[in-house]
Amino acid sequence: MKEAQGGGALPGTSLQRACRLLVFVCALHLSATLLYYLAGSGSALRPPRSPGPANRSRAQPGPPPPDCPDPPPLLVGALRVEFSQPVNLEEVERINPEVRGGGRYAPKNCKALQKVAIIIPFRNRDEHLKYWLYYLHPILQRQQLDYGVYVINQDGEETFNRAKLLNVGFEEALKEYDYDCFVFSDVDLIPMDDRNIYKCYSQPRHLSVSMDKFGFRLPYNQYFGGVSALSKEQFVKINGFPNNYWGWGGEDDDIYNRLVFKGMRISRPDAVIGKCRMIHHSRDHKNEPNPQRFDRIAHTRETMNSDGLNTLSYKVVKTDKYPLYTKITVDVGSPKK
Ligand code: UDH
Ligand code: NGS
Repeated sequence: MKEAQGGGALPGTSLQRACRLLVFVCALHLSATLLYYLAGSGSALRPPRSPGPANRSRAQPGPPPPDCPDPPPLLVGALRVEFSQPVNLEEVERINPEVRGGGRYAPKNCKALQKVAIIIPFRNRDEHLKYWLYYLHPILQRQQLDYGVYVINQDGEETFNRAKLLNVGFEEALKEYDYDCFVFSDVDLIPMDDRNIYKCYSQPRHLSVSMDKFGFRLPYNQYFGGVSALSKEQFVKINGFPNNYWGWGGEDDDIYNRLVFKGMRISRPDAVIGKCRMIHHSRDHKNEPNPQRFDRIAHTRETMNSDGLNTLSYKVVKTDKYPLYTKITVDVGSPKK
């Protein structure tokens, strides 16, 4: 029986052995594979790593904001400008919550086309400055400019020097931010149309072309006073403005001459968009008409390379950062005796 069983079981036994061997080989292969994954990099078996705190804090910056549209879509056109009600500066701060300290602003959702420093020559005109801030901050924000307001206050009682203060404004604003455009504005001039954009163009820009006091027209073709805009390159090309016009008159004509002598032309808005109002006032103390002005403007070509940015000297007395503007009080010296 045994033999018969044994003899009969022979082919089955070798099959069983073969199967066991196969199962053993498979098990060996499986364990080897498992060991390889666990002992090796193992990353294939681990769940993906959630970003740790360090990774989270280094979150990728989003795409840069798009350029602001040109022309700005928020403009409203003609504006009513009047000076009958006094301005309360706290109220102006309240209605301009996006203006940062020192009078800085940049649009939130788009990249401004230009970085503009607005430079105001100043002494004892606080009431005018309040109107300027009241009207201009909302306009400049609608114009979607990345801007800062710099009031350059002449210290002391010496004769006023508008053009030198403007040179100081250029230098001081550049120490604070990489401005590419400079708008030079008298404190008493308010645009009557927000399409008159306070920015720079491929040629120097005259903005106050249609003033109420001149019957809304240019007083003469070469007039470049009031409000003007020069890019950094244009300003440097003419060696900035003259430093030696003390008292009223002529410095704007000298600037005009400089631009023409350097081969530039004046760009202007039309007489409707360029309308502006001046706040009336009497002549300032220590800003009498300069008797030397006619002689000086007759020699701009010879003097412009040795009177300007390259010979500018002054001393900053103090800098005040107010909510709506930066006031830089400066000692500009006195006329040569
Ligand atoms: N400025 C001051 N304080 C001064 C003098 C001038 O802040 O004491 C500034 C101010 O920004 C002014 C600008 O310099 O707007 C130009 O001054 P300006 O006197 O040359 O020109 P403005 O048009 O006056 O202000 C012209 C003479 C006014 C005579 C008026 C007679 N009715
Ligand atoms: C010209 C002056 C300019 C002055 C302009 C307007 O005569 O500086 O009048 O003056 N040039 C000379 O005197 C050489 S205004 O009416 O605004 O006071 O900007």
